[in-house]
Amino acid sequence: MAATNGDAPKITLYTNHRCPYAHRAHIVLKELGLPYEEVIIDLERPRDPWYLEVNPRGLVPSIKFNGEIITESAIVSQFLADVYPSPLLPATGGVDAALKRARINFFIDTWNTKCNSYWLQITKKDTDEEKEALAKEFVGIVSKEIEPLLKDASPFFGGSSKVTLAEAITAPFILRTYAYAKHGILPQSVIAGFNTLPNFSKWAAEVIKQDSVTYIWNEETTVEGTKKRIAKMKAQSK
Ligand SMILES: N[C@@H](CCC(=O)N[C@@H](CS)C(=O)NCC(=O)O)C(=O)O
Repeated sequence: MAATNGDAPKITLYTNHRCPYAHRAHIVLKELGLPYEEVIIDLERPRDPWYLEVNPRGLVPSIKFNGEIITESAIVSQFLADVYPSPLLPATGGVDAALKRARINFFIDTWNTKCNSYWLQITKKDTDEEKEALAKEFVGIVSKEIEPLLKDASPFFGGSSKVTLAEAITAPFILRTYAYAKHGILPQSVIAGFNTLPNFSKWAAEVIKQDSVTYIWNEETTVEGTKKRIAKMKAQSK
């Protein structure tokens, strides 16, 4: 492939800056220092037929890499990290690299399967009591599942001084969790609870201030958009 022969790849990222999944691809591209062209997809209206040809599921993100389409944020991120070995992810080959990749993938899997759905579940609850109860459960799960995996973070996963794929995949959700608690979408008790987790809170504070994580982030528009989406979801469920 041309990219591995030293030629600059031609990358188009189909994205929307409010989407946490697309955010993953932005982080990876920035960490790898890869130039890319951006095409913003308006998610407020039905997808144009041309975009359904790019991604028949109609979702963002998608990338076009030297003419090849790749979809699904985790797959896009892993693909780019595999083409360009970097501190994000060691290249395959040998047990040490395989082990590091396995550890990173386990962290990502743990966040995705055990923790990531809580924020949405909490916002769907009607009463403060229900929200607080679920917030407590969320903090409990992060404490049980994630806190031990960050014991050697320094400041990033596995003792890495640079952002790894573990951060690139989870950062959009960590960032939103803190922002949503700050703006009343989630209970403040989530952050108070996180603050009792030394490994997680130290790690998260580093993650959410990285340039690669913040360069497309617009807290105001994301928070407003999320509030509208929650209101619409609640109205539809009545
Ligand atoms: N599993 C997908 C999820 C992507 C996703 O849900 N993207 C949302 C925006 S955050 C989307 O494109 N929604 C368009 C729609 O539902 O119409 C991924 O990881 O890429």
